[in-house]
Amino acid sequence: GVEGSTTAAWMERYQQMYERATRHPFTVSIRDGTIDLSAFKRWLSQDYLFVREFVAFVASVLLKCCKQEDNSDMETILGGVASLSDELSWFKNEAARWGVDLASISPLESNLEYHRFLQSFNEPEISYAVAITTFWAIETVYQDSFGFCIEEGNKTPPELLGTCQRWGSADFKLYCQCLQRIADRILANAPADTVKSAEEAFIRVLELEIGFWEMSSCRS
Ligand code: HMH
Repeated sequence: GVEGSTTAAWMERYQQMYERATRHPFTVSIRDGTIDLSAFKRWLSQDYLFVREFVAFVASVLLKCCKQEDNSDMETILGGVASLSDELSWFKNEAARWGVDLASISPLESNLEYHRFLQSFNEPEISYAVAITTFWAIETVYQDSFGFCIEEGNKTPPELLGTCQRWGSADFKLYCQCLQRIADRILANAPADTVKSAEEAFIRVLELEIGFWEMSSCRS
């Protein structure tokens, strides 16, 4: 259960911001079928570049996990690294299907800002507690956003259902819940200043995710 869960308390405390990240006009427009396909293609190509950076980030979380005395979370995080290999192939296939040339894409400013945040976790001083919380938050925003697009009553265009299933599936939800349990267990045993840093990282993820949807929606 989520009782006494630090992360669940934050989701409530920052509920408004969480909703801005997970019910953003961009993903809501997927769900109601009014999505502008050029915006979708921009998101697709930018997110491919994001995921390439995300591989290094998840590897840094794995490394911090392996340095813990209790590294029982290793398999879960390693599974996350492994699934990103499949995800990169998926992006390449999807891009080809939409006629998007990934080789000619450069990251836009909000994406670069997110890259810099992810890269900051390479510092060994950043604790495992903050890193695993950040990992959980990043995955959960996508799970919740795309899960909403396949919930009852959706008018999601059929050609976008594959994308929504990727992050909105029951399996991905279970994976996010597993990450949440790990984060809550680590946070329950972490010093107060570390918990504070993890909370700040959670808020930062929400800001960066909102910025990423904004970047994807913006015309031109
Ligand atoms: C911007 N956030 C962004 N892209 C993703 N692919 C995820 C989260 C989930 O992996």
